[in-house]
Amino acid sequence: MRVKITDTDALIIVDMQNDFMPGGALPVPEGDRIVPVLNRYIEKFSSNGNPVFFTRDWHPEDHISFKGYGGIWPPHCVQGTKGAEFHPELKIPYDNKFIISKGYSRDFDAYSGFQGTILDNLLKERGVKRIFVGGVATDYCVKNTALGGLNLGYQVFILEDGIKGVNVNPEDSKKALNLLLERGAVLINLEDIEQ
Ligand code: VGL
Ligand code: ZN
Repeated sequence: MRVKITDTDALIIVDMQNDFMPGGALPVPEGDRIVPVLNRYIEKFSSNGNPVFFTRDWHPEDHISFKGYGGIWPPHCVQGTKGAEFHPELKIPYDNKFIISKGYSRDFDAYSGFQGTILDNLLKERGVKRIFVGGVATDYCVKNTALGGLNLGYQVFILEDGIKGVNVNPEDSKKALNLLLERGAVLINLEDIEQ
């Protein structure tokens, strides 16, 4: 399949933060392996003048999603810590990029980059119609960001070669992708993109 990038397209890179990488507090297996391919997507979109959005988990230290505070996860991506920083090799463009923090209030979690953020406003303001979603985790924040986009009427492409899952249960990522495809999302790979 060939997909030509147009001026109503945006790239959304989900949660490529140290704590989600091997060695981090809530590691996604091989999460770091997708950094080079994501950098190539970023380069393609950015050099074409398209906006690139980076979501990040940005939790207070007593966040509701943490074990001991009512949640299931080890503490991760605490605001201002090294673990919350983006992977050091992720190439964040200087221009036309946006950092979207989510899950920043103690009593609310957000698996979707649209939840409690201005992501939809920023996209609409720019006339974005199609979003291209990659990052981690396939079965949590990628899934929910993509679903959020579909519910808001965006056409959604999932970067098949630019996602990794946690798989608390072994089939979780596969199930997430099947659900997204059922809802109308389309899988693409780097070589499908034409500038
Ligand atoms: C995520 C679990 C907890 C994610 C965030 O980015 O997919 N997963 N918080
Ligand atoms: Zn989280």
